[in-house]
Amino acid sequence: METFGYRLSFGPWNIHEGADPFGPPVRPTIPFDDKLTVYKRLGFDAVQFHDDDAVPDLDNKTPDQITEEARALKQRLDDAGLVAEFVAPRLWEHPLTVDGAYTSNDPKARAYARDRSRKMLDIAQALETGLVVLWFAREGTYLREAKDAVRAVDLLAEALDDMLAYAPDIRIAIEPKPNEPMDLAYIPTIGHAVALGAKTRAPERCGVLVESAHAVLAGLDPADEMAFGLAYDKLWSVHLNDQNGPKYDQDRAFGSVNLRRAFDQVLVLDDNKFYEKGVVGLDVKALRTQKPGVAEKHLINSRDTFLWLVERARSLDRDAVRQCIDARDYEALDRLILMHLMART
Ligand code: GLO
Ligand code: MG
Repeated sequence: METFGYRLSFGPWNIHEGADPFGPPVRPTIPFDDKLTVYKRLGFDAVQFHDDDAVPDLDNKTPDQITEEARALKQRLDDAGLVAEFVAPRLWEHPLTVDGAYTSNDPKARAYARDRSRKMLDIAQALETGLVVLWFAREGTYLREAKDAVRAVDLLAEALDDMLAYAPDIRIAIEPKPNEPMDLAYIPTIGHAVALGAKTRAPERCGVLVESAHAVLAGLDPADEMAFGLAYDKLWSVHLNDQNGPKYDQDRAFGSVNLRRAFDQVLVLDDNKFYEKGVVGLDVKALRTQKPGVAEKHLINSRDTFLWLVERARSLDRDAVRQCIDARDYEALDRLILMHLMART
């Protein structure tokens, strides 16, 4: 299939057991090595890693062991013809970080988070990716009075400074999300993420990752969140998926809830040559109740929908769009877009 110059990625967590907070897993766990074989077979080029996807149990390993294991993984990626797109620290599973990692009130938790982040950077360097991603899962509150929100922003900037100093060649993309697991997150939107980067010692090495579902959860349009990142030259990765309104984070297949909203994201990415800037990540999960045999199709469907929409973006009659805009006839523009999406003339 024509990929229009795009490289595509997903993370091992996107092949998932299907468990939700009220029920058991519905699919068996798939070992990481088996997941690695799926990438090329499904037409993907790059792997997104949590630090412990790359080096399991890293809290109990020395820096030398961590680097050695990450280098061995790099060799396996090379052999499979894959690259690492990014590494992200998983700072939301450890008992110390239930109430926050970088922004915890407990100095022991903050020290753990900073130390773990340095290990994550060692892994990124061994995997030879220049990009790390920070999803601030637990940096927020369930009870707003429980933490000082002004100090929290300073603590986040200090944590970023620490990473920027430790790994001078690495760029950091912040992935905002307004809620879940916390009720109220400190960095809920792309505007917040860009502003946080500007507060650090190296703003030029701080950018953003837009996830479609996270934007919808914040009541925002994902395409406009991407546009904001692009306008600041800060959009370094995306997590395309879909979301059926403001409820739990669904990670639905790209375009499966709102095809036009998906088209608008592709349009802004493609018009701004995102294929030259970053990898298109698909942070999608199979529908929670699906059985094992079909639980890769969400990846194939998302990839194909993305590529079909690139074709739709490139074949859009821009003169006709311009004429509608010049005439201020948005009803005609509306019809033109819908007809184009339905391939009607
Ligand atoms: C969860 C996030 C999560 C991140 C991943 C990489 O809502 O989307 O999947 O993308 O941990 O940072
Ligand atoms: Mg994501």
